[in-house]
Amino acid sequence: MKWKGLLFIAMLIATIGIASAHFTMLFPKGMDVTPQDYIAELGETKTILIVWGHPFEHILFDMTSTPEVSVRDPEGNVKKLSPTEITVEGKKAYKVSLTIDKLGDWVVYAKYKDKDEKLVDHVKIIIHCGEEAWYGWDANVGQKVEIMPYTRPYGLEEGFVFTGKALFDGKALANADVEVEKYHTKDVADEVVKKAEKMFPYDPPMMFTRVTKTNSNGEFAYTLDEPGIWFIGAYGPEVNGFTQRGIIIVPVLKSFPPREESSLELQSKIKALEDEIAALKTQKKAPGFGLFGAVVGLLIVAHLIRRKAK
Ligand SMILES: [Cu+2]
Repeated sequence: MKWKGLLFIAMLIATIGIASAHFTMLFPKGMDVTPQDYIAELGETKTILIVWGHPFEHILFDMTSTPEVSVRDPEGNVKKLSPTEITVEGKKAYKVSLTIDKLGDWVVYAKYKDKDEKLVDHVKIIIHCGEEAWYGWDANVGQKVEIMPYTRPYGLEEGFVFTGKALFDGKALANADVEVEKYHTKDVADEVVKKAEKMFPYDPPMMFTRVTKTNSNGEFAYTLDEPGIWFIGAYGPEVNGFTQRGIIIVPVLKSFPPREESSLELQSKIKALEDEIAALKTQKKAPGFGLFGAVVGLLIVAHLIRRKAK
């Protein structure tokens, strides 16, 4: 009985240990957010969800305070937004709304203080509107810890390198930890987490939260190797017992031009080979090299497709 209790506690600790970093998430749609949701049409009203939790594992927690949210329009005008308390997947969260009525880039930024984690997040997203209206994305909005993107944070594809500079009180944040984590919808999260726990049982979270560092000038680089919504958070020092962190959320598109085209070509080749095999099978006589060749060809094409899919 006693050892069973201890085992339970040990298992509980192990379970708690499997956790990636908390992040404040700003999603300009719902929890089924896609990179396209960070693009707006002129006149469109965006409702932005503000939730708190683990993006990679899709675990949410109650927010312990109301975030302060502002928006900077492409001309540099700043306006405060009023968050409304809502419930998302049973947890306390917030939302704000704004209308995108000018072409260019809109920076929506929030400050969120979490009492449990003793953390203050200074998070920002960029909403882009309009053809070649590429101005505003690199604006400094004066956050306590702020990530200044060097790489324009839209029109990025999987496999692109994102670079930026972290600032604390406007000065280079040198030698700081930068955590990089991709968001998953619930169904994908459960599957990927299970896979990581199986393949890397000694340390699954090393696959959830990637870490890089800033150099002496506060700069960092990281390859965003999958399409989706990425969180990049730079850790600044503590202020009044609360760690200050700057986050930029970066949407990454699927590879362009789409890979499906070449894969379709290979699929039609497979079909042709399959037809050939079927034709040879219907012939009563021994198929000889014809069938053998077709099978080998099929195997080669299947192998190529598998490699393409990776
Ligand atoms: Cu966490």
